[in-house]
Amino acid sequence: MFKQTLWVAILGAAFAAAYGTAAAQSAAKKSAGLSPNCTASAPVRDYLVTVGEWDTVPKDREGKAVAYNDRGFARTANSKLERYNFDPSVIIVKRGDCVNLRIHDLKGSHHNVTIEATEIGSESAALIDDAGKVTGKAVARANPNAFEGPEKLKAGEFVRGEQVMFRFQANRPGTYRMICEVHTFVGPKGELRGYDDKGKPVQGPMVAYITVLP
Ligand SMILES: [Cu+2]
Repeated sequence: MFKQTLWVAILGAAFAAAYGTAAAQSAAKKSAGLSPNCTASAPVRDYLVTVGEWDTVPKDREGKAVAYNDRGFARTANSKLERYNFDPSVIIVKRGDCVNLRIHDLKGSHHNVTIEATEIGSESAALIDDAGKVTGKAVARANPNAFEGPEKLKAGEFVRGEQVMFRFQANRPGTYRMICEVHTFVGPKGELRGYDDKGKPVQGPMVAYITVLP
């Protein structure tokens, strides 16, 4: 038993030396696939994405609101079944493209955008008006909406009526998940859920997929 444990320890150390720790690996991954800086010759592609919402209050055949089940969670009558979405939710680009993503919050008090395993997202992204002029940045700040949402916004969050824009160069083929962390619960295996680990609905998961072709 001791020998086995020793071998596991030796193999583990050798693996860590060869490939680095999990934290170092994820840090290395962060800048690899999508990069925040575009080379001057990269073709520029603009994508417009709106944030929408699907919702319903399930009713019986007579039109009376009833209790129901949503993905394993019991909901009482008149509970709103809802989730937010990106539209379009599939974006396909080519390797080397310089991608401008312009995201407009139409529904929902506030959102953020982060592309997993990269450093790309709305954190500190430019807030732009309809003509594309920069009006500010989506940094941590007081909520400019008097009518809804939290008093303070975290870095990367933007509110209904605001439009953020950020850019990246697609360096590596693959499919990247773009998620709103306000409306997505990420489980221990990286699975995206609509309920947090206490069973509270988070109106999601709110996700889009960016595919980079070779
Ligand atoms: Cu959201």
